[in-house]
Amino acid sequence: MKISIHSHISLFALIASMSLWTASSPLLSQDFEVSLEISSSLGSVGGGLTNLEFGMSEGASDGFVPGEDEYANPTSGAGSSEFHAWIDLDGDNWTRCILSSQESDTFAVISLGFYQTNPIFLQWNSVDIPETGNFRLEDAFGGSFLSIDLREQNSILIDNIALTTLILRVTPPFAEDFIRGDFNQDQTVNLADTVATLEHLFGFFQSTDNLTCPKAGDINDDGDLNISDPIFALAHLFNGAPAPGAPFPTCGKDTTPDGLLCQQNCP
Ligand SMILES: [Ca+2]
Ligand SMILES: [Ca+2]
Ligand SMILES: [Ca+2]
Repeated sequence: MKISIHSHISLFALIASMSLWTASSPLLSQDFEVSLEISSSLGSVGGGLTNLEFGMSEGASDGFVPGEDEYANPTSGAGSSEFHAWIDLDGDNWTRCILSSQESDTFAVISLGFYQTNPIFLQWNSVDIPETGNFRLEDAFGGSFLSIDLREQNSILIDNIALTTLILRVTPPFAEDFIRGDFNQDQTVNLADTVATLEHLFGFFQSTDNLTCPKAGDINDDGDLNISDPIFALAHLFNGAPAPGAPFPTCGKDTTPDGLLCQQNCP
């Protein structure tokens, strides 16, 4: 390492003279699909099983697309006296509903039609729920009576026939794709990233708390974001030191998993 105290001082003078950098990077969602198996099994009358699927896919339409979406049987749904379950979207009843990818929180209204007082059993496979994002099943009253993280359990029995509406609340998952060293998320690794990392670590000028991929700042890939990263970056950029490890220079995933977060896709 040949960076002298003099060059540190020059660096800070350079940083001070640069215009303030601002972070603006959208959270982008990743495709996902959640499957719920819903049954009412007490007695043969009014029993049955319905599979509901809700998801997002890039390029999907929010309207009905044959093959992508499925409507529920027209005899099911509101007004039916038998057990039924369906996704209620824009007044239509669906058993499979794939929306276009969205960045923001979204929800699916799940309607339950009880047969008399037969309880309704919902189950899903928690290991199929994406690792990032947030997936909760709630009552329609903001989760005051029922609020379940779909990653933490596999089923629930609904024996309160007043709970005819559930909300599947989804914060879309992230692909966690990034370019190592591209801390300010402009798809290029240069001095501005070093400046942004120093700002993040030491708060020179402004907060960088709104960054969605701190992991990108771990340019030496030791699983920690600290002063050794800007030093590594400067040595690479100006002193001929080796380039960062993957993913670099193209976008991709961290090949050495660690505790640093990255909540974004590449553009
Ligand atoms: Ca950058
Ligand atoms: Ca590091
Ligand atoms: Ca790593």
